[in-house]
Amino acid sequence: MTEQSEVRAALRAQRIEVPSWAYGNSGTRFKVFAQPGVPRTPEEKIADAAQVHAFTGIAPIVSLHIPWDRVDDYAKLASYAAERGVRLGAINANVFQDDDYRLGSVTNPDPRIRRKALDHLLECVDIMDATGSRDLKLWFSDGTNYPGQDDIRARQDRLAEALSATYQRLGPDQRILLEYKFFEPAFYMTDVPDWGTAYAHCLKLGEKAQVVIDTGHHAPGTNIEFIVAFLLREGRLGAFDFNSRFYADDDLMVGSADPFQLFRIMHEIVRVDALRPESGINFMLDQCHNIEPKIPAQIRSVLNVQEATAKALLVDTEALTAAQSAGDVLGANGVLMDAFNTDVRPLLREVRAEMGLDPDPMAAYARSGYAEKIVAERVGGQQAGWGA
Ligand code: PSV
Ligand code: MN
Ligand code: MN
Repeated sequence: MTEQSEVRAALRAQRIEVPSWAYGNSGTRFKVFAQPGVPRTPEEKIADAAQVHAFTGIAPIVSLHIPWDRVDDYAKLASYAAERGVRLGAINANVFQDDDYRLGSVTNPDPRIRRKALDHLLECVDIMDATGSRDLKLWFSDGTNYPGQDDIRARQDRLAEALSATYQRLGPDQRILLEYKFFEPAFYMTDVPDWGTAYAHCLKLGEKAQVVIDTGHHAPGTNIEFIVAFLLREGRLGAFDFNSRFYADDDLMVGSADPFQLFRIMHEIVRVDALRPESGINFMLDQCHNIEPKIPAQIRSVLNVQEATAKALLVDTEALTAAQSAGDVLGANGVLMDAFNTDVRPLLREVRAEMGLDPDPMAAYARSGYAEKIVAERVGGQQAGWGA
């Protein structure tokens, strides 16, 4: 059993990265519900993200999405973030919101459009140089809607070519994080549909290419913790995009639909001591809050990951290994369930007090007056870029 002091130290050291786009207005293709007080600029998104860190103490990094967060001076944006107690994290490329990408971006049959997409990826690395970001997160909406529409194999060749050109441009401490998604917006065939495809491309590229698991990007019933365990074993798990789903890529709050799945994922992480920031795994959120207030929703999400992590840290590993070795099926399962069924909220309140935080971040944020302040100050909030 891990010592209580080690559990507390691990919880204090945990780091979660929040997405800039969670704070803007978002919705579905049916309706974007505008909320009062949402950010109008990348700076205001960062200011909101800083609130999430101020009340949770474990979310000091903010991912950017380009061009949603385009500014003239990225080094200045990084300083702005630092002044608010956070730093800029992964740069998310966007080659999916341009008329030119109707038939794909880096896999498009037209070399001119492929070049345009690649130029954007390279521009994102320039931005990383200015912000000091380590991670370039790549998700491609590329695919086809109809059998015969394009050559599946040729598209893989084009993808590999663009990835390789981007990889060559990386600095020594920079990485590509390649994200997969099993469908949408392409419906017949997606060019990076699963972890196996992402993993194969990463293997060819080299050690600075790692796979991102977006928890919302799988078919129902997929055993995500298996993918976590496998990629960890191969040293190719680069990051998570955490969120929850019921039906498709719902982007709901992590841990809200299936907290047990989140616990099982965090158990695989904790089991091999990969929670520590030095492990290189970037624990990001990728969520949109269409109907709920955004800053509290981000705070709740961070707390959900923290609770699942605390439970995973409480697994009695010695008892688990003993039961597994003895072939004690029910005993082994019971050890995991005991940890999952533990109420970790009192422990987490104590950990927060140790960190000089309010033990109840949701209530503390509500009392802070920040929500009222931004509603009064901001008029004409910006759309997240999603669900237009
Ligand atoms: C695609 O569905 C995705 O998960 C990618 O990470 C995008 O960058 C993100 O959503 C945009 O919200
Ligand atoms: Mn994602
Ligand atoms: Mn997604």
